[in-house]
Amino acid sequence: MITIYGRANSSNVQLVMWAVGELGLAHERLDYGYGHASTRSPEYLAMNPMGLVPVLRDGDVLMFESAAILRYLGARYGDADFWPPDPAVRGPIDTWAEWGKTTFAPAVGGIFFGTVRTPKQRQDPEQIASAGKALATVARILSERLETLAYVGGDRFSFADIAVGHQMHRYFTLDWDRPDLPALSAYYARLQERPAYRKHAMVSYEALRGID
Ligand SMILES: N[C@@H](CCC(=O)N[C@@H](CS)C(=O)NCC(=O)O)C(=O)O
Repeated sequence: MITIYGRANSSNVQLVMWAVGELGLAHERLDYGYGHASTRSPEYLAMNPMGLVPVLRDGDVLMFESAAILRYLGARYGDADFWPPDPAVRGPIDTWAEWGKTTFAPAVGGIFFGTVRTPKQRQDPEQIASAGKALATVARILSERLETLAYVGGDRFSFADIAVGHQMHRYFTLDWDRPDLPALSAYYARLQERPAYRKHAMVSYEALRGID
């Protein structure tokens, strides 16, 4: 039985939970982090010295860092579509997984922090506009790729779609000057056909409003 420590409205927890759901793994999720059990206790810090969610325990395997957890789950439990065994096939797909976590997610984060986490009276229209410009730039890059591919790695759903797509609900529901990118909208619709996506990655962030 896999245990995931982390609140459901954390995007990094959503990334891990969506993977667990896609892979059909028996699991329990325990509510830790903002508004829930403390991640500052000695017991929690012994699992993750950063005091952040998520943490995953799978038997003797204990991990933090959601992207590392995603790759661990893919390598251990994924089929050849989800986690291609050939490094020459997986490498280029992993490029997009890395891009999702290190480029796309922080760009969505700029809007998320500017318009949701920052209390209304302290929101900065200039910061939001500049974050919007940065997000639109990377969204266009992704959308261009998705004009010819159904999924970020090619014609099959893979771990890279989780690394990129776990931010798509926020991308499409946050209040910002979103560019009209039909290929990206079609991708979001495609993700919503997946039960594990709907269950784990389309989670309300209302409880996080104004708590920066
Ligand atoms: N690089 C880490 C970042 C983890 C992270 O920043 N987690 C946030 C939630 S998304 C957190 O723990 N926030 C504090 C809290 O919930 O108490 C990862 O990908 O797992």
